[in-house]
Formats: sequence, structure tokens, C-alpha cells
Amino acid sequence: MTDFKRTLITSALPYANGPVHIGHLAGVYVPADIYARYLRLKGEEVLFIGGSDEHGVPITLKARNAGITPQDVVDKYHAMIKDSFQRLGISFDVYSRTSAPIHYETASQFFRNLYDGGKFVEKTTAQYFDEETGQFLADRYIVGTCPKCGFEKAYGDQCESCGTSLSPTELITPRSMLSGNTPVLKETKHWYLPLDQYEPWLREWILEGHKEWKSNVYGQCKSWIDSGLQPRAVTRDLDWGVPVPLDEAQGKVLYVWFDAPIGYISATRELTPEWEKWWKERDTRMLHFIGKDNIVFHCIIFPAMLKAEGSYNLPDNVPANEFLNLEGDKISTSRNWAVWLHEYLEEFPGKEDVLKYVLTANAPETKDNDFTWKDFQTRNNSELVAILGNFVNRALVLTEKYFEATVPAAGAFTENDRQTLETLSVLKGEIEKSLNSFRFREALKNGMDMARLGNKYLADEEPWKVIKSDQERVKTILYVSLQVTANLTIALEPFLPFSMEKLRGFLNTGRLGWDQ
Ligand code: B3M
Ligand code: ZN
Repeated sequence: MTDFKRTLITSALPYANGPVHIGHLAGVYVPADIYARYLRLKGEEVLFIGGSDEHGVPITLKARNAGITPQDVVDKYHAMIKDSFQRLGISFDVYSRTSAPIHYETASQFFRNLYDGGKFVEKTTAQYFDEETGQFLADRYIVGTCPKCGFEKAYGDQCESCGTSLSPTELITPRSMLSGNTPVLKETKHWYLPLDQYEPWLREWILEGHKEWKSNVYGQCKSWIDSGLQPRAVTRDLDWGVPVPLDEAQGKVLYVWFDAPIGYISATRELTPEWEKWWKERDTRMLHFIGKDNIVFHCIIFPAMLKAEGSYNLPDNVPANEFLNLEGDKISTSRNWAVWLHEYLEEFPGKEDVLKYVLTANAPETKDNDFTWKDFQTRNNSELVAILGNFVNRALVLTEKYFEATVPAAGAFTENDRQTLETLSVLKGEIEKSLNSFRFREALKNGMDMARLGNKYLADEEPWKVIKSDQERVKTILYVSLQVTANLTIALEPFLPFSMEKLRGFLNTGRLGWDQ
């Protein structure tokens, strides 16, 4: 195991064609933020990278339907997403965007490095072309009858009625969504990353070298590799995206999934001139936080790109989560079936930590899971308020009531005092072990066990009774209780940052490190 000196955390770049919802948060951003905060608490060097993914056909479709430009679409949603992440306390070190000039420069240079290194395969194929608008048609711009079920509005890549994935030439009576005309097949050249050539290396690097990856990630990589990897086009005939930096490639852009992961590199370049320390020095550990639908791009395609380019590190782990459902149904942007983050923040001001708590306690870490408002309410009332709130409130109120809110000096410890203080450090060790294995649900439960420990200690010691006969003893009881409280502000900081900041204010302890 290499001794890493620093950790680079990337989190999937959300498409800037709509707001983020609780599925994105539970899958990617809450776990990534917990891990970044934990490493900072440990005093480790860490960068937490985020940004908006601003290319891709869905954005151009949204623009076309709204009669605005793709830049208008991404400007609106980049700002909304960035603001809502900031208000939720997702502690990015940088939140960039792939329409930024630095990204165009970084992505096109990356493409040139591969091109000049002869890493691409060039292929000319026949694609549908709209003669009236003079444009090649992306799959989503072609509609026709599904050959499987007869649905008349099937797209060039998929029939939304029967779900069959299609290629445009399979459509019956294809039509262009731009002009309505029948498109013609026209030759066009594209550049392909020959993934098949990286299969032996991917087998070695992942299937032999990363058996420690989460089983849902390792399993998906194995099935992709076993199914046989095909060359993948990294360019498209589109006018929205990073232009392909070749004179012969006028009117062509980089495929969105080629440029987007390079967005992590451009965001790091935007943040620090020392960006190569984070992307190229072997004592940097890189982690990609993503949802399961992005596994192939982050474990197979982007690593093959990095390997082909040759000077970059590869990810050490990709702790992808599964999906979160809402009230028993799949979250759907098109059906507006989601809890949108910006709406939650408006409707529940001051409850940012409650959402993070519930999404972590119910995180889809190994299988899809369900978010219900009933569970949200129950966890808030019977866990956050009744266990955590109740303990810290009693520890603080009793200290205020008996000792004018000053931390009393402890007298001799009883067996129960010693037991309680020892259990504190055992629980912190448990939390650390869970977090180091990206088991955030388990880590949070261990954190809440710390509050349960405090409640049990107060119930056992009953300072409100002892105060009548032995004030000195109560000093020690409250001293131990405040030790538990101070440990909670450290252990729960990654999960409940706003609440723990408030609690530190009451304790007047300032920011404490993990091992203090
Ligand atoms: N824009 C988001 C998604 O597939 C996609 C991630 C890019 S990460 C480089 O939901
Ligand atoms: Zn169909």
C-alpha cells in the first residue's frame, strides 16, 4: 500500500440542464463531503473538486425547446447548482464548469496529446444528415418508429416506450427533429479510443489490482470487461462542446463523456498552479465519488484515457453508490418526481444537516434505497432531537445551572466514569474504521452511539439528584458529560457541520482536530 501524502477527491459533475435532487446528494455529494471533511479533521492534505458538466445533447435539446442558447441553459443551472451546494454545506475547494475557457484549453490539449501519440483509431462511417439544416443528427435528434414495438416517437438511441436501445439506422421511417425531413446517410470521420486494446491492462489494473473496490463497482467493471470492450468514438458532429483541435475536424466537438472527466483536471488547474502535484505525483491518492450509472466512465473509459496519455495518476478507489428512490418510485426529472435541493433549502431553512443526516442514514451504499418523508420526520424527531439534542442540551443546561456554564474540574473518576471515557475513544476508532472503508451509514451510527453513551451515563449518574448531596461529584459527572459533548463535535462534524459548529460555539472550544 503506497504511503499517500495527499488525497484528491472528485465528485461527478452534474449536468447543468436542471437542478440537483436528493438522489444526486445521497449518491455522490454527501458521501464525498463527509470524506473530505473527515480528512481535513485528520489534518490531511485534501482537495475536493466539483463543477458543472455543461455539454451534451440533452442541454442542446433543452435550449432548442426553450428557444434559448445552450450557454443560457448552463449559465442558469450552473449558478443554481453551485448556490444550492454551497447553502447545503458541500465543502468543495473549487466548483468549476466545463464551459470555462480553462477547460476548453485543458480538454483540447489532452485530446492533442493522445492524437499526437497515435492513440486514436480513425474511422469513417455513415451518419444521418439533415440536408435542409446542413447538420449531422445526434441520435436524440432522430425520431422514427421503433422496430421492436412500433412506437412512432422512438429516438435514434432508445425507444422510451419499450426501453430497447437502438441505433439510428434501425428506426423505421426516420425523421429529423430539426426540419422534420427524412435524413440522408452521409460519410463522416471520427476518432475512436480503442478500448479493446486496453482490455488486458484493465483486467490487471482492476480485476487483479483492485479487489478491494466495493462489490457493486468491481462487479460492474468485471461484466464490462468480460463482455468485450469496443473502440469508443470520442468526437461528435455537434456545434455545442469543446471543438476538436484538428484542422480537418471543423464542426466537430469532443464527445461529452470524453471532455467531462477532464473537467476534474481543469477545475484543479483553475484552483492551484500546483495542480500537477495532485494529478501526477505518485504519492497522491485519487478518489472518484459517483453514482452507479457513471462506473464505466470512471473505471474503464477515463482510466484508459489517463493510461493512454501516460503522465497522470489513476484512481485509487471509486466508491460509487447505488440509486435512491422517492416514496417507492424512481426519481425522475422528466416526471418531476424528485425532492429538488433548492426547493428543500427554501422550505426547510436551518435544516440542512437534517437532510444530510437522513440521506446518510439511508444511503444506497450497496443497494438502491428509498427516501420517505415519514422516515425523514422519524429520524429527525427520534434520533437527532431525542438522542443527540437531548444529551447535549442536558449536559449544557446542567453545567449552566450548577456551575454558571463553566467547565467544572473533575474529581476522582469512578469505574463508570472511566468506562464511559474509554468507550468514547473506542467509538471514535470505530467511526474512523468505517469512514476509511467508505461505510458512511455505519460511521454515522457509531457517531450517534456516542450520543447514546452520553444519555446512558447521565441516566446512570442522575446529577440532578446527586447535586442535593454531593456537589463535588456532580462536577466530575458534568466534566465527563462535556468530554462526550466535545467528542461529538469532532466525530459528527463531517456529517452535521452546521450543528457541530453551533455546539462548538456553546462549548467555546474552537475547531478541534480528530485526534485532539
Ligand atoms: N454529467 C452526470 C450524470 O451522469 C455526468 C457526470 C460527469 S462526471 C465527469 O449524472
Ligand atoms: Zn419500442
